[in-house]
Amino acid sequence: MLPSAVPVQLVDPNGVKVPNDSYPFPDSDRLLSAYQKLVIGRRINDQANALVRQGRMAVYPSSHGQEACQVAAAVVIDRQDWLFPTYRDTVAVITRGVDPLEVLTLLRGDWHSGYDPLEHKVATQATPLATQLLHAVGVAHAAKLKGEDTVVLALCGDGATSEGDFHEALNFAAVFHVPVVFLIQNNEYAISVPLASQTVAPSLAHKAIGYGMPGERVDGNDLAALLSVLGAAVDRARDGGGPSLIEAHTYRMQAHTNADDPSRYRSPDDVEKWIPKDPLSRMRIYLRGLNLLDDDGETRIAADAEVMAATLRDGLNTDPVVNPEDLFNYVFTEKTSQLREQAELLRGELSREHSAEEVTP
Ligand SMILES: Cc1ncc(C[n+]2csc(CCOP(=O)(O)OP(=O)(O)O)c2C)c(N)n1
Ligand SMILES: [Mg+2]
Repeated sequence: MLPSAVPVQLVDPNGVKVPNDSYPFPDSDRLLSAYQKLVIGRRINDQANALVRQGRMAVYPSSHGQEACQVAAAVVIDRQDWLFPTYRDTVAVITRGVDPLEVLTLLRGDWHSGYDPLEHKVATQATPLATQLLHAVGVAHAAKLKGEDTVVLALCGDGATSEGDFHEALNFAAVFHVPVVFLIQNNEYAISVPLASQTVAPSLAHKAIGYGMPGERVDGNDLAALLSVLGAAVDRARDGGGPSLIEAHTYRMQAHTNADDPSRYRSPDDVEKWIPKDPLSRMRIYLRGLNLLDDDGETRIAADAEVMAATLRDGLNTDPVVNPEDLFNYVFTEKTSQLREQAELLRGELSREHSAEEVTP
């Protein structure tokens, strides 16, 4: 049940294949298709950051540098499976196939998630840390009771592992032997709190043994290793082998969100060290070295990424038509007296504002 002594790596930062007896190397078509999604993911991160600066989005937790985790999490599961993302996993949700404009609705500042979780089998992006892990285990437990062929992949950060919900979710999953894969993206920080203040365990993956499930550590910037390690955990869960805990070692290259100033708690030198480990450049070198990717291929992939960026720009630059009363309309089937009262208060304020606008020349 113990994880490997060092994180599993199948392609090193120089783009060189690393032999591994335990994990098969993904086939070339799969890697190339996932690489394309990495490039699009990076473009989504850049575009969303720009849209925040232009005031078109309220907040964006960037996953720049973590794109390999995002893409792998989305592609190792099948259509009937469920994904439970965190607020940082926008790229995973888009890679899963949810309309990108619907995905960004929440971060634009709307009151709802923008997409139908049941249609896509993707839970809403969760801001409260680790709550989604319990929901994920609940869905996996229900699927098992119903005899459905469903695996649940639940994401969380290193900081979230200190939450009580993390413990409850893992313990329940192990005791009830449910088909769930927990993926921790250890990006070394929980806002300003470094991993060293979060735990003194040998690794976060070592926590698995305390629950009685297998733990594994993987290089979170190595797309090939992530596909293989996560793929094996998903297969195991589908075959009735129960839950697993995977820790992906990666790094948050940018600020926590646009509301954060990372220069107050880490030095630029620390960030520099991770630049050569970038998930995109390593996979690009690997694919180019084998002639699986050439100039034409790169141009095509970049063009697809630009189309995605243009979709985000056009969509986010269109002002949404919002009805403030929607805040109250979908909370309960029948509004409680408090909600009726608050809705009435809001209606009054809005109509006073409208009449004030009408008399102002
Ligand atoms: C229950 C709860 N407590 C505190 C917060 C405030 N908070 C938001 S993000 C964050 C750090 C989370 O770090 P981590 O789990 O490592 O995820 P990362 O942001 O690095 O992806 C905290 C403490 C919250 N959202 N929910
Ligand atoms: Mg973190």
